[in-house]
Amino acid sequence: HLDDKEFHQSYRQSYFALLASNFGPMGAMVKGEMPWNQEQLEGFASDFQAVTSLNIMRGFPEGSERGTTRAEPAIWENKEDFREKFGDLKAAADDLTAAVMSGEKDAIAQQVGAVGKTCKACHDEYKSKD
Ligand code: ASC
Repeated sequence: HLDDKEFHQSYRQSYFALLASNFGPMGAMVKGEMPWNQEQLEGFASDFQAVTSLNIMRGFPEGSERGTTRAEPAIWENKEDFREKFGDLKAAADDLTAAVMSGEKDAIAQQVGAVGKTCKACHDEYKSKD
């Protein structure tokens, strides 16, 4: 049985794990660290996009807290900003799917970079280093 705090922590960690599991291989492909595979890319991009359409704020309600995660308390103090930055990620994920569907490698690489910037923008303020 999970109490509420454990549920919220588990929910958001699962969410970010799915983002990383889908984004990691796309990053590796555009960096040449993994063989380019258009079919796989389409799967990663569409799953990544699908995850970003789920409401991340379900993992960060009032009364939830950092727990054993690296979520900075600043998230709860700046919820609107956090939500907006997540919106930037979602917009970039939508554009990434479009780029992947085009099959144009340069556009895909550029858009993977753009998504990575939106990950980092949030991590800088809201993900603790330790
Ligand atoms: C990843 C991953 C992140 C982002 C970030 C991009 O693959 O797990 O959190 O890319 O490093 O700046």
